[in-house]
Amino acid sequence: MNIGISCYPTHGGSGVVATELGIELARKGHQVHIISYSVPFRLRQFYPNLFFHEVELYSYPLFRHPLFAVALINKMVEVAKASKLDILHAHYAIPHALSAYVARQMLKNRAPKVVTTLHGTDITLVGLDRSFYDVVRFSIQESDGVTAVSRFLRDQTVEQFRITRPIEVIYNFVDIRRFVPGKGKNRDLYARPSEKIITHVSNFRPVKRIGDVIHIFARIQEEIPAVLLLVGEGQDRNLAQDLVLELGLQYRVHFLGNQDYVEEILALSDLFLLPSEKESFGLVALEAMSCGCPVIASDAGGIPEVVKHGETGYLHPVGDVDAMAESAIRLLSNPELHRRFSENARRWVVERFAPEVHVPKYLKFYEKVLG
Ligand code: GMT
Repeated sequence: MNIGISCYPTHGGSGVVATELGIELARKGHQVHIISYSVPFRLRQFYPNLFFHEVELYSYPLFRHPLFAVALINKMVEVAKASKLDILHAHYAIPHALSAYVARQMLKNRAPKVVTTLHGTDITLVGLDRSFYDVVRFSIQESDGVTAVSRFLRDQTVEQFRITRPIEVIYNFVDIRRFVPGKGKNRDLYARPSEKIITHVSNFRPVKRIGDVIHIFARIQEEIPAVLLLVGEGQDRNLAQDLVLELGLQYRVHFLGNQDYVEEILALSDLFLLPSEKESFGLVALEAMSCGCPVIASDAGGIPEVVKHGETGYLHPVGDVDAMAESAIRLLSNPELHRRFSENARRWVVERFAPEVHVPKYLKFYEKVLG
Protein backbone atom coordinates (compact mmCIF):
# COMPACT_ATOMS: atom_id res chain seq x y z
CA MET A 1 0.00 0.00 0.00
CA ASN A 2 1.07 3.64 -0.48
CA ILE A 3 0.28 5.43 2.76
CA GLY A 4 0.58 9.15 3.58
CA ILE A 5 0.78 10.03 7.28
CA SER A 6 0.25 13.60 8.38
CA CYS A 7 1.14 14.57 11.97
CA TYR A 8 2.76 17.07 14.31
CA PRO A 9 6.53 16.55 14.59
CA THR A 10 6.95 17.90 18.13
CA HIS A 11 7.27 16.09 21.47
CA GLY A 12 3.77 14.79 22.09
CA GLY A 13 1.88 11.54 21.91
CA SER A 14 0.08 11.99 18.59
CA GLY A 15 3.31 12.61 16.67
CA VAL A 16 4.98 9.67 18.43
CA VAL A 17 2.16 7.27 17.54
CA ALA A 18 2.02 8.49 13.92
CA THR A 19 5.80 8.10 13.52
CA GLU A 20 5.96 4.68 15.17
CA LEU A 21 3.06 3.52 13.00
CA GLY A 22 4.89 4.78 9.90
CA ILE A 23 8.07 2.92 10.90
CA GLU A 24 6.19 -0.34 11.54
CA LEU A 25 4.24 -0.11 8.24
CA ALA A 26 7.47 0.58 6.34
CA ARG A 27 9.07 -2.46 8.02
CA LYS A 28 6.20 -4.53 6.64
CA GLY A 29 7.07 -3.34 3.13
CA HIS A 30 4.47 -0.58 2.63
CA GLN A 31 5.58 2.72 1.11
CA VAL A 32 5.08 5.33 3.82
CA HIS A 33 5.20 9.11 3.28
CA ILE A 34 5.29 11.25 6.41
CA ILE A 35 4.03 14.81 5.83
CA SER A 36 4.88 17.36 8.53
CA TYR A 37 6.47 20.79 9.01
CA SER A 38 9.70 19.24 10.28
CA VAL A 39 11.14 15.76 10.81
CA PRO A 40 9.24 14.15 13.72
CA PHE A 41 11.53 13.84 16.73
CA ARG A 42 10.97 10.09 16.95
CA LEU A 43 12.18 9.60 13.37
CA ARG A 44 15.79 9.28 14.44
CA GLN A 45 17.23 7.37 11.54
CA PHE A 46 16.72 6.37 7.94
CA TYR A 47 14.34 3.47 7.21
CA PRO A 48 13.81 1.80 3.81
CA ASN A 49 10.30 2.52 2.42
CA LEU A 50 9.87 5.57 4.67
CA PHE A 51 9.97 9.05 3.16
CA PHE A 52 9.64 12.49 4.69
CA HIS A 53 7.95 15.47 3.01
CA GLU A 54 8.29 18.88 4.59
CA VAL A 55 5.37 21.32 4.60
CA GLU A 56 7.09 24.61 3.77
CA LEU A 57 5.55 27.62 5.43
CA TYR A 58 5.50 30.69 3.21
CA SER A 59 5.68 33.99 5.02
CA TYR A 60 4.22 37.19 3.57
CA PRO A 61 3.37 40.46 5.36
CA LEU A 62 -0.33 40.05 4.60
CA PHE A 63 -0.46 36.73 6.51
CA ARG A 64 -0.37 37.57 10.18
CA HIS A 65 -0.09 33.84 10.98
CA PRO A 66 1.58 31.24 8.76
CA LEU A 67 -1.09 29.43 6.72
CA PHE A 68 -0.14 25.92 7.86
CA ALA A 69 -3.44 24.22 6.97
CA VAL A 70 -3.27 25.61 3.42
CA ALA A 71 0.38 24.65 2.90
CA LEU A 72 -0.44 21.21 4.29
CA ILE A 73 -3.26 20.72 1.73
CA ASN A 74 -0.86 21.66 -1.05
CA LYS A 75 1.77 19.19 0.17
CA MET A 76 -0.82 16.44 0.62
CA VAL A 77 -2.01 16.90 -2.97
CA GLU A 78 1.57 16.92 -4.27
CA VAL A 79 2.54 13.74 -2.36
CA ALA A 80 -0.72 11.95 -3.19
CA LYS A 81 -0.19 12.55 -6.93
CA ALA A 82 3.52 11.76 -7.01
CA SER A 83 3.31 8.68 -4.79
CA LYS A 84 -0.16 7.47 -5.81
CA LEU A 85 -1.33 7.32 -2.21
CA ASP A 86 -4.05 4.78 -1.40
CA ILE A 87 -4.52 6.11 2.14
CA LEU A 88 -3.97 9.54 3.67
CA HIS A 89 -3.90 9.11 7.44
CA ALA A 90 -4.44 12.30 9.47
CA HIS A 91 -3.23 12.19 13.08
CA TYR A 92 -4.84 14.80 15.38
CA ALA A 93 -7.97 16.30 13.84
CA ILE A 94 -6.88 19.94 13.80
CA PRO A 95 -6.00 20.80 11.05
CA HIS A 96 -4.81 17.49 9.53
CA ALA A 97 -8.27 15.99 9.01
CA LEU A 98 -9.67 19.12 7.36
CA SER A 99 -6.59 19.54 5.16
CA ALA A 100 -6.91 15.88 4.11
CA TYR A 101 -10.61 16.42 3.30
CA VAL A 102 -9.81 19.39 1.02
CA ALA A 103 -6.90 17.51 -0.59
CA ARG A 104 -9.29 14.63 -1.33
CA GLN A 105 -11.78 17.02 -2.98
CA MET A 106 -9.03 18.53 -5.10
CA LEU A 107 -7.70 15.15 -6.21
CA LYS A 108 -11.17 13.99 -7.38
CA ASN A 109 -10.99 10.50 -8.89
CA ARG A 110 -7.28 10.15 -8.04
CA ALA A 111 -7.93 10.83 -4.36
CA PRO A 112 -6.72 8.52 -1.56
CA LYS A 113 -9.11 7.46 1.19
CA VAL A 114 -8.88 9.69 4.25
CA VAL A 115 -8.43 8.05 7.66
CA THR A 116 -8.48 10.26 10.76
CA THR A 117 -7.11 9.22 14.13
CA LEU A 118 -8.35 11.24 17.10
CA HIS A 119 -5.78 11.58 19.87
CA GLY A 120 -7.23 13.53 22.76
CA THR A 121 -7.00 17.27 23.12
CA ASP A 122 -8.21 17.65 19.51
CA ILE A 123 -11.54 16.42 20.96
CA THR A 124 -11.54 17.07 24.69
CA LEU A 125 -9.98 20.54 24.76
CA VAL A 126 -9.00 22.44 21.61
CA GLY A 127 -11.71 20.97 19.37
CA LEU A 128 -14.43 22.07 21.77
CA ASP A 129 -13.50 25.72 21.36
CA ARG A 130 -16.06 27.63 19.31
CA SER A 131 -13.39 28.59 16.80
CA PHE A 132 -12.84 24.94 15.84
CA TYR A 133 -15.94 22.95 16.86
CA ASP A 134 -17.87 22.88 13.56
CA VAL A 135 -14.76 22.21 11.50
CA VAL A 136 -13.74 19.29 13.75
CA ARG A 137 -17.24 17.81 13.59
CA PHE A 138 -17.35 18.20 9.79
CA SER A 139 -13.91 16.61 9.25
CA ILE A 140 -14.81 13.63 11.44
CA GLN A 141 -18.11 13.07 9.67
CA GLU A 142 -16.51 13.41 6.22
CA SER A 143 -13.45 11.15 6.75
CA ASP A 144 -13.62 7.76 5.05
CA GLY A 145 -12.63 6.10 8.33
CA VAL A 146 -12.13 7.34 11.89
CA THR A 147 -10.27 5.75 14.78
CA ALA A 148 -9.84 6.84 18.40
CA VAL A 149 -7.03 5.80 20.75
CA SER A 150 -9.34 4.68 23.60
CA ARG A 151 -12.96 3.77 24.30
CA PHE A 152 -13.16 6.86 26.47
CA LEU A 153 -12.13 9.09 23.56
CA ARG A 154 -14.55 7.40 21.16
CA ASP A 155 -17.45 7.91 23.58
CA GLN A 156 -16.48 11.53 24.26
CA THR A 157 -16.30 12.24 20.53
CA VAL A 158 -19.70 10.74 19.83
CA GLU A 159 -21.28 12.61 22.73
CA GLN A 160 -19.59 16.01 22.45
CA PHE A 161 -19.69 16.27 18.67
CA ARG A 162 -23.00 14.39 18.07
CA ILE A 163 -21.22 12.00 15.71
CA THR A 164 -23.42 9.59 13.81
CA ARG A 165 -20.77 7.57 11.95
CA PRO A 166 -18.83 4.61 13.44
CA ILE A 167 -15.52 5.25 15.17
CA GLU A 168 -13.20 2.29 15.69
CA VAL A 169 -11.00 2.06 18.78
CA ILE A 170 -7.38 1.14 18.05
CA TYR A 171 -5.19 1.49 21.12
CA ASN A 172 -1.77 3.11 21.02
CA PHE A 173 1.24 0.82 21.10
CA VAL A 174 4.87 1.05 22.15
CA ASP A 175 8.10 -0.33 20.72
CA ILE A 176 8.69 -3.04 23.36
CA ARG A 177 12.19 -3.68 22.03
CA ARG A 178 13.33 -0.13 22.66
CA PHE A 179 11.35 0.55 25.84
CA VAL A 180 12.88 -2.29 27.84
CA PRO A 181 13.56 -2.83 31.55
CA GLY A 182 17.21 -2.59 32.54
CA LYS A 183 18.31 -0.35 29.65
CA GLY A 184 18.58 2.79 31.78
CA LYS A 185 21.69 4.92 31.37
CA ASN A 186 23.74 7.06 33.76
CA ARG A 187 21.74 6.45 36.93
CA ASP A 188 24.52 7.95 39.02
CA LEU A 189 24.07 11.30 37.25
CA TYR A 190 20.63 11.68 38.79
CA ALA A 191 20.56 9.82 42.10
CA ARG A 192 22.61 8.12 44.79
CA PRO A 193 22.31 4.31 44.98
CA SER A 194 20.12 4.68 48.10
CA GLU A 195 17.67 7.07 46.39
CA LYS A 196 14.56 6.11 44.40
CA ILE A 197 13.99 7.78 41.04
CA ILE A 198 10.52 9.16 40.39
CA THR A 199 9.76 10.50 36.92
CA HIS A 200 7.17 12.61 35.12
CA VAL A 201 7.21 13.33 31.38
CA SER A 202 4.81 15.77 29.73
CA ASN A 203 4.35 19.01 27.83
CA PHE A 204 3.82 20.88 31.14
CA ARG A 205 0.37 22.14 30.17
CA PRO A 206 -2.25 22.84 32.88
CA VAL A 207 -4.06 19.58 31.99
CA LYS A 208 -1.02 17.64 33.33
CA ARG A 209 -1.38 19.12 36.86
CA ILE A 210 2.35 19.55 37.33
CA GLY A 211 1.70 21.06 40.77
CA ASP A 212 0.25 17.72 41.88
CA VAL A 213 3.36 15.92 40.64
CA ILE A 214 5.53 18.11 42.86
CA HIS A 215 3.23 17.87 45.90
CA ILE A 216 3.07 14.06 45.60
CA PHE A 217 6.86 13.94 45.41
CA ALA A 218 7.20 16.30 48.39
CA ARG A 219 5.28 13.80 50.54
CA ILE A 220 7.15 10.77 49.20
CA GLN A 221 10.59 12.20 49.94
CA GLU A 222 9.57 12.86 53.55
CA GLU A 223 9.40 9.07 53.99
CA ILE A 224 11.79 7.69 51.37
CA PRO A 225 15.06 9.11 49.97
CA ALA A 226 14.18 10.02 46.40
CA VAL A 227 14.72 12.38 43.48
CA LEU A 228 12.19 13.63 40.94
CA LEU A 229 13.08 13.85 37.24
CA LEU A 230 10.87 16.22 35.26
CA VAL A 231 11.14 15.70 31.52
CA GLY A 232 9.53 18.13 29.06
CA GLU A 233 8.85 21.79 28.41
CA GLY A 234 5.70 23.89 28.40
CA GLN A 235 3.75 26.78 29.79
CA ASP A 236 3.68 25.54 33.42
CA ARG A 237 7.42 25.04 33.67
CA ASN A 238 7.95 28.33 35.58
CA LEU A 239 5.10 27.52 37.92
CA ALA A 240 6.76 24.17 38.62
CA GLN A 241 10.14 25.78 39.25
CA ASP A 242 8.59 28.29 41.68
CA LEU A 243 6.80 25.55 43.59
CA VAL A 244 9.98 23.47 43.84
CA LEU A 245 11.80 26.46 45.34
CA GLU A 246 8.90 27.27 47.67
CA LEU A 247 8.95 23.70 49.02
CA GLY A 248 12.77 23.72 49.32
CA LEU A 249 13.11 20.78 46.93
CA GLN A 250 15.60 22.33 44.50
CA TYR A 251 18.32 19.74 45.26
CA ARG A 252 15.93 16.83 44.78
CA VAL A 253 14.06 17.86 41.62
CA HIS A 254 15.85 17.89 38.27
CA PHE A 255 14.37 19.64 35.23
CA LEU A 256 15.73 17.78 32.22
CA GLY A 257 13.85 19.62 29.43
CA ASN A 258 12.74 17.75 26.32
CA GLN A 259 14.55 14.45 25.88
CA ASP A 260 14.61 12.46 22.65
CA TYR A 261 15.76 9.21 24.29
CA VAL A 262 13.19 9.08 27.08
CA GLU A 263 13.43 5.28 27.25
CA GLU A 264 16.87 5.63 28.88
CA ILE A 265 15.33 7.66 31.70
CA LEU A 266 12.16 5.59 32.10
CA ALA A 267 14.20 2.39 32.33
CA LEU A 268 16.02 3.63 35.40
CA SER A 269 12.90 5.06 37.08
CA ASP A 270 11.31 3.34 40.06
CA LEU A 271 7.96 5.08 39.68
CA PHE A 272 6.14 7.20 37.10
CA LEU A 273 3.60 9.91 38.02
CA LEU A 274 0.75 11.00 35.73
CA PRO A 275 -1.89 12.87 37.79
CA SER A 276 -3.52 14.55 34.73
CA GLU A 277 -6.88 16.28 34.78
CA LYS A 278 -7.76 14.52 31.53
CA GLU A 279 -5.88 12.02 29.41
CA SER A 280 -7.38 10.22 26.46
CA PHE A 281 -4.80 7.45 26.71
CA GLY A 282 -1.53 8.38 28.43
CA LEU A 283 1.07 7.01 25.99
CA VAL A 284 3.94 7.92 28.29
CA ALA A 285 2.46 5.74 31.06
CA LEU A 286 2.53 2.87 28.56
CA GLU A 287 6.17 3.63 27.73
CA ALA A 288 7.03 3.67 31.45
CA MET A 289 5.28 0.32 32.05
CA SER A 290 7.06 -1.18 29.05
CA CYS A 291 10.30 -0.34 30.88
CA GLY A 292 8.96 -2.14 33.96
CA CYS A 293 8.15 1.07 35.81
CA PRO A 294 4.86 1.09 37.78
CA VAL A 295 2.57 4.13 37.40
CA ILE A 296 0.62 6.27 39.85
CA ALA A 297 -2.02 8.19 37.90
CA SER A 298 -5.42 9.80 38.05
CA ASP A 299 -8.48 7.70 37.48
CA ALA A 300 -9.46 9.86 34.53
CA GLY A 301 -10.29 9.58 30.84
CA GLY A 302 -8.68 6.62 29.10
CA ILE A 303 -6.03 5.99 31.78
CA PRO A 304 -7.94 3.06 33.37
CA GLU A 305 -7.82 1.34 29.95
CA VAL A 306 -4.01 1.58 30.06
CA VAL A 307 -2.95 1.26 33.73
CA LYS A 308 -4.41 -1.64 35.75
CA HIS A 309 -5.23 -0.40 39.22
CA GLY A 310 -3.67 -2.64 41.88
CA GLU A 311 -1.60 -4.58 39.32
CA THR A 312 0.57 -2.29 37.19
CA GLY A 313 0.07 0.83 39.29
CA TYR A 314 -2.52 2.71 41.33
CA LEU A 315 -5.26 5.08 40.15
CA HIS A 316 -6.89 7.74 42.33
CA PRO A 317 -9.35 10.58 41.75
CA VAL A 318 -7.97 13.69 40.06
CA GLY A 319 -6.31 15.95 42.64
CA ASP A 320 -6.16 13.34 45.42
CA VAL A 321 -2.51 14.04 46.15
CA ASP A 322 -2.65 12.29 49.56
CA ALA A 323 -3.90 9.00 48.15
CA MET A 324 -1.40 9.10 45.29
CA ALA A 325 1.49 9.79 47.69
CA GLU A 326 0.33 7.00 50.02
CA SER A 327 0.21 4.48 47.17
CA ALA A 328 3.63 5.61 45.98
CA ILE A 329 5.13 5.17 49.45
CA ARG A 330 3.51 1.72 49.79
CA LEU A 331 5.05 0.59 46.49
CA LEU A 332 8.48 2.11 47.03
CA SER A 333 8.87 0.81 50.57
CA ASN A 334 7.96 -2.79 49.72
CA PRO A 335 10.54 -4.31 47.32
CA GLU A 336 8.51 -7.50 46.80
CA LEU A 337 5.34 -5.53 45.91
CA HIS A 338 7.36 -3.23 43.64
CA ARG A 339 8.97 -6.20 41.84
CA ARG A 340 5.53 -7.76 41.26
CA PHE A 341 4.06 -4.51 39.87
CA SER A 342 7.10 -3.99 37.68
CA GLU A 343 6.82 -7.50 36.18
CA ASN A 344 3.04 -7.16 35.77
CA ALA A 345 3.55 -3.83 33.98
CA ARG A 346 6.03 -5.21 31.45
CA ARG A 347 3.91 -8.36 30.84
CA TRP A 348 0.69 -6.33 30.43
CA VAL A 349 2.34 -4.07 27.82
CA VAL A 350 4.01 -6.92 25.91
CA GLU A 351 0.75 -8.90 25.75
CA ARG A 352 -1.66 -6.03 25.00
CA PHE A 353 0.19 -3.04 23.58
CA ALA A 354 3.02 -4.36 21.38
CA PRO A 355 3.18 -3.13 17.76
CA GLU A 356 2.36 -6.72 16.68
CA VAL A 357 -1.03 -6.37 18.37
CA HIS A 358 -2.16 -3.00 16.97
CA VAL A 359 -0.37 -2.33 13.67
CA PRO A 360 -2.28 -5.19 11.92
CA LYS A 361 -5.48 -3.53 13.17
CA TYR A 362 -4.58 -0.34 11.30
CA LEU A 363 -3.78 -2.35 8.16
CA LYS A 364 -7.10 -4.17 8.40
CA PHE A 365 -8.83 -0.84 8.92
CA TYR A 366 -7.15 0.61 5.80
CA GLU A 367 -8.28 -2.41 3.81
CA LYS A 368 -11.85 -2.01 5.06
CA VAL A 369 -11.85 1.69 4.14
CA LEU A 370 -10.45 0.89 0.69
CA GLY A 371 -13.39 -1.47 0.28
O1 GMT B 1 -0.68 15.05 26.07
C1 GMT B 1 -0.82 15.94 25.23
O2 GMT B 1 -1.41 16.97 25.46
C2 GMT B 1 -0.26 15.72 23.84
C3 GMT B 1 -1.28 15.02 23.01
C4 GMT B 1 -0.81 14.92 21.59
O3 GMT B 1 -1.64 15.02 20.72
O4 GMT B 1 0.36 14.72 21.30
O5 GMT B 1 -1.50 13.75 23.60
C5 GMT B 1 -2.74 13.13 23.34
O6 GMT B 1 -2.48 12.05 22.44
C6 GMT B 1 -1.68 11.00 23.00
C7 GMT B 1 -1.43 9.94 21.92
O7 GMT B 1 -2.59 9.34 21.47
C8 GMT B 1 -2.37 10.40 24.23
O8 GMT B 1 -1.57 9.38 24.78
C9 GMT B 1 -2.57 11.51 25.27
O9 GMT B 1 -3.29 10.97 26.36
C10 GMT B 1 -3.37 12.66 24.65
N1 GMT B 1 -3.39 13.78 25.61
C11 GMT B 1 -4.51 14.13 26.28
O10 GMT B 1 -5.58 13.58 26.14
C12 GMT B 1 -4.35 15.24 27.25
